[in-house]
Amino acid sequence: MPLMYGAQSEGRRDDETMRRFRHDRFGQFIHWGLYSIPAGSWNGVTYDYAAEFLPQSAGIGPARWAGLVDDFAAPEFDPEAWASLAADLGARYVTVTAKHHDGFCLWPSSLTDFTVAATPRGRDVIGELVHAYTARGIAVHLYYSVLDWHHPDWRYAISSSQDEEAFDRYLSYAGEQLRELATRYPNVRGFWFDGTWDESVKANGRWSWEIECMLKRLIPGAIVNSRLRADEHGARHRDSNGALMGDYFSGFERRLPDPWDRTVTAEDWEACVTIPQNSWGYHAGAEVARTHKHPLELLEQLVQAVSLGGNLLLNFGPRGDGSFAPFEKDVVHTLGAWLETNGACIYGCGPADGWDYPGWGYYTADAETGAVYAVVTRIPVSGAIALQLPERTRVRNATAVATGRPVPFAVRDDRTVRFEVDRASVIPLAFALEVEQRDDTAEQPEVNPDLAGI
Ligand code: 1KN
Repeated sequence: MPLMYGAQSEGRRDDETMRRFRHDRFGQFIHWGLYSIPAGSWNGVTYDYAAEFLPQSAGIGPARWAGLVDDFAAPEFDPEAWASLAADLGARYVTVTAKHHDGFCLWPSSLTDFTVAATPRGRDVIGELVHAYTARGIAVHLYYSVLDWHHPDWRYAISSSQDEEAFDRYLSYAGEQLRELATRYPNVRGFWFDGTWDESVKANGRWSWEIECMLKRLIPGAIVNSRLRADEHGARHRDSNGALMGDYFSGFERRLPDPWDRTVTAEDWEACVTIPQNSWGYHAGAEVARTHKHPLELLEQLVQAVSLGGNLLLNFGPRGDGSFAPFEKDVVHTLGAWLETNGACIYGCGPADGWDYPGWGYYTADAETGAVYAVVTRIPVSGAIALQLPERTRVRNATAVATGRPVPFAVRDDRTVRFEVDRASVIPLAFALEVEQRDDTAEQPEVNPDLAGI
């Protein structure tokens, strides 16, 4: 069907900025705001739900919540230290909450007083971070919540002409804030939209279309996630014809596609995940701390995403004072150290065509060099890793990615090679395979004479 406000382009974007984004594969998400101060507790009560949802969990109205502005002193906030942490993590881009659902702005927006400018910290957190990350070659994307619990004109649904007028004012406010962000920080690479699921927003597909146009006009090449978009029929992420809106699919939140689901490789996508089970903002509660993932689980999620042609955006929630909790530093060091030596199977890589999900881990491939990577995340008790080759291929050579040393392997049959792995190996254990096409014309299996002529 003809659409006015559906997808703005067909198929994958293949310009330089988008290729870079795809190549990066690993980003750091930052959720930092007023919610980082109470960190999940209010008046002595701890709420195990996501810390950034505390106003809802504890029933705190916007006026009381805004009182936290006076507590935002962030004495430990050091943009250079944040940028160096992102670099140590091996993240190639960072997505920072400019405004979350509570409406508080980490830049001194001229459209509201509810910003960092009103806090004891003052100044411009977004500007300082954009500067520090960019100086380290780390691209910046800005998170912007359309949902806004602070703005009086926000509506969840439109049920009267007053609602409609109010919400129109709200949408111009949000639009002006986005214009402001794109104008103040012209070297950001993209925008990450959230809080777009309510009926009010879905009924304004045209607004989302116009925002996408405006951002791309102000910042040529800007990358926008699919969550911004709705079409004129209220279809989200994908328009009423099924075409992806925005530049990549951003619907995988705290979950990844199944490792054998190759259908997702048809689009660019990014999954975002938390270290605790469910809190994006810093949560100091013991119950939430008990849900922290093991760094290996996070590494596995990264490898899994890359094997399916996606990016992983791993969330960090700095504390209210601007420092990172020890468990997050631990994640930085474990993932960073692994990526430092094994990054070849992640950066610039994507799915390995013809290599089926093997169970013991994942395959990735570097389309540029042709290398196929076997990334082992679970070593079987036998220590034997069997690789099922695509048809008419042969493994010519195998090396350990971390050391570059050759690794012996046994050719079992036409389609199978086998590695013997030391069960005490550091995992994930990544092998680089040099794969060549086999000329099969000479070695067609003989026809079974018993079957010939049937
Ligand atoms: C289940 O409802 C929600 C609503 C908002 C789940 C998550 C979110 C927000 N999206 C994440 C990226 C965070 O920003 C979280 O607060």
